[in-house]
Amino acid sequence: TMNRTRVCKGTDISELNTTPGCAAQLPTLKGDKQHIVLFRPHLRDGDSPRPWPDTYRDHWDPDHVKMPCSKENLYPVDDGSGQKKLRGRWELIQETLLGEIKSSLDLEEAILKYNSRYSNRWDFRGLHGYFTEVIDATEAIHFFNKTLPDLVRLALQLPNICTQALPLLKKQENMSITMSQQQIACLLANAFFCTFPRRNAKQRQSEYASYPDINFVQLFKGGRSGVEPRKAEKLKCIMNYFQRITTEMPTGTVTFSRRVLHDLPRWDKCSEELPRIHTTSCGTIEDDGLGMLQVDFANKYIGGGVLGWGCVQEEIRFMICPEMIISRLFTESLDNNECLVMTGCERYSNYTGYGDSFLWDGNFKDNTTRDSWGRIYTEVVAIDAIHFSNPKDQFKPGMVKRELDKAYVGYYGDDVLPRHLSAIATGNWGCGAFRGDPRLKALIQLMAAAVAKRDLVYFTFNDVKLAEDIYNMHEYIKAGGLSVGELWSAIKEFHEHFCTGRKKTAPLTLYQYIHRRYSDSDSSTGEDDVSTTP
Ligand code: AR6
Repeated sequence: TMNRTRVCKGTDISELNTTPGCAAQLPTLKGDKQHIVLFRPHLRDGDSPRPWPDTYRDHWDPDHVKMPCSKENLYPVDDGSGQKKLRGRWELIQETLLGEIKSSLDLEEAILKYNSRYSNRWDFRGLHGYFTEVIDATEAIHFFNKTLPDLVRLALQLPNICTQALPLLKKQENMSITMSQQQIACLLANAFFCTFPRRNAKQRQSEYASYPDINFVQLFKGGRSGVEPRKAEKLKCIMNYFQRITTEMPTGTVTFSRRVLHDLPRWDKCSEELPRIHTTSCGTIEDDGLGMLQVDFANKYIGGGVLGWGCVQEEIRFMICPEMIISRLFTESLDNNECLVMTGCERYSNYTGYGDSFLWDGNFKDNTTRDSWGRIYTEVVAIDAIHFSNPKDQFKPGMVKRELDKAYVGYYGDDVLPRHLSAIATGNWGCGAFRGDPRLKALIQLMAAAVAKRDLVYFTFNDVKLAEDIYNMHEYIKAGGLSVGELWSAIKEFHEHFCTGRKKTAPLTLYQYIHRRYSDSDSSTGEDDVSTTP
């Protein structure tokens, strides 16, 4: 027997659509009611685009991010005589951050000045451990002498860099935000200093309960013995990003689009056949999905545990491309018919390992070219799978439909002609932390891709057998000419026959069932043919 360590099968990647080659020409960049552009859309080469409007315009209301620099942002402070009095919080933030910050202890003290409500609750041992145990003294000194003052300056430029309150990307509303990388950097500097108001309360009824966390306080939290290894590596990613942008500010732009679809396919009626596939046991979505629609195996709270303990596909992606983290500021949790598309986020770091073995592996120079709006040609779509604690549940028709719909929303290409749609770069979506079955999910993703008219590249993350199985199933389905609707029925029947009993696992796998079901009918037709053929 052959011991194969890598398997690549199906259509060659070079034959599939990738950007920039396949991209349709973009219209001129122009904001409208459903697309807020935070800068003047005249890109001047080599400079950050100029913020729009010219002077700060606030919106302290339920449709916008409550900005740290808003006049409405008030905070109770002791007036010296034991009385509490409301004070402009932005002034307090400025005053505090412009003071001496020469160590992580000073930084903690500063952050707690304008977050005094949390002075007994927030824990900065992770941050302290990072500066005392993880990096060496000269690096720490460099950070407090150079990078930190630069970050303070950047954060405090907020009303001059982000000259309007950002819109919230709310549930069931199609809405996009295009902003400059400089604006993102400024917002992330504010997140680092934990300046965003109303974002720390943890109660279920709190104003932003349906939004992810954005202030970085979770990242600073300690573990059993000071800094947790995962957090240390995450901090290295973040610090590398801050080091990079304070040394040379990137001048491009990024778009975040929340997409909602109301008309979802009738899966039982879909007559499309599966698209082309390439399966490979080696490579990753971010390294090898160049120019494709790259899938983020997301949490419905975008970014999942990126600022906390989580360290799997989504969190790692957000750590090497920290601009993605800013989506957490304005993206409400995703419903079943929604996704978030992030176009133009740059990659800043390399990494090795995964989960507990995750390590920052130095700086990464992203040479991807840019489109006419100034965005790097990297398109990532966040789709959240369902977490299955009982493996049989995922075969229920309602669940299959939910995952088909979700994948379809993610792969949907608006009104773009299929020849302009890039192939999808995906893999074991929903099959790690969320415990789904990769063979079922591969089929679901292929069905959704078929209706969305896109080819698909499937990275099995070193699983040689899986790369072969998916490829063989795809060949079998193509050879039999089975449509998406027929596959839908096959999965439904598989569930009825094999997943409704008490047994924990089915006696047949889905792929065995599909094989048998159509092979049997093939051979019976074959026999009929024999009997009627003279
Ligand atoms: N490229 C290709 N495949 C990968 C990569 C990669 N870079 N990284 C991992 N895989 P998981 P989920 C494969 O567990 O189950 C996060 O906390 C690998 O086989 O990240 O959808 C989110 O915020 C891995 O086991 O995705 C959600 O809360 C599999 O993809 C939750 O996890 C699944 O990766 C989502 O969990």
